[in-house]
Amino acid sequence: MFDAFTKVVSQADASGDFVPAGTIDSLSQMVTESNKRLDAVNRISSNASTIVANAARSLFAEQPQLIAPGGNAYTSRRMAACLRDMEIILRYITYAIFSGDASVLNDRCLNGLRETYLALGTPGPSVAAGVEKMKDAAIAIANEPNGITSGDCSSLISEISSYFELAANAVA
Ligand code: PEB
Repeated sequence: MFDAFTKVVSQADASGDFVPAGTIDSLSQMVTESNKRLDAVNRISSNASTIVANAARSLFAEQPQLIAPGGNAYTSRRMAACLRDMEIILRYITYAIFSGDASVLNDRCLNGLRETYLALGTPGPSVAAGVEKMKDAAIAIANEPNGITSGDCSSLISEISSYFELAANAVA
């Protein structure tokens, strides 16, 4: 499990190099802007249950076969498993945002997840659609201008978006 800093150290060590100056500059920029990152993580984490519940509601409205008898989220046991899965994925995405690196998300959540869903008979594309909905909600919450110092968050938001895309593509 890496973060943006240990990833750089690992890459430099693999080739026996010192950390390059350009890399130091970009990490320095990341530190300078770290309040934005922590605010985004805080906002997404503290709204996680709303993000999950709304995304699931919207997913089931679009794909009602999931909750119809015989569907993959039919019975409260499967519904609970589905909401839990969405929460797990969102939680690992917040770890990736926090550490500025996708390795924790890849290694501890996405690795083998497609195969797990195949084995369970759970439709991966439906999980991916749920992740896309969480992405839209999470970005709207992170970008909400009220109650926060205004600034340019575009590169952070596109980084956040990339972790959701990574998760959606891993199961689609
Ligand atoms: C992944 N999900 C399920 C299982 C596992 C995971 C390992 C089987 C064991 C169990 O039921 O608990 N677990 C989950 C995860 C990690 C992990 C992400 C990462 C670390 O350890 N059903 C739907 C939707 C979708 C869904 C499309 C969006 O209709 C999910 C939610 N996952 C779902 C369902 C089950 C499941 C299990 C319904 C239960 C399947 C079943 O028993 O039939």
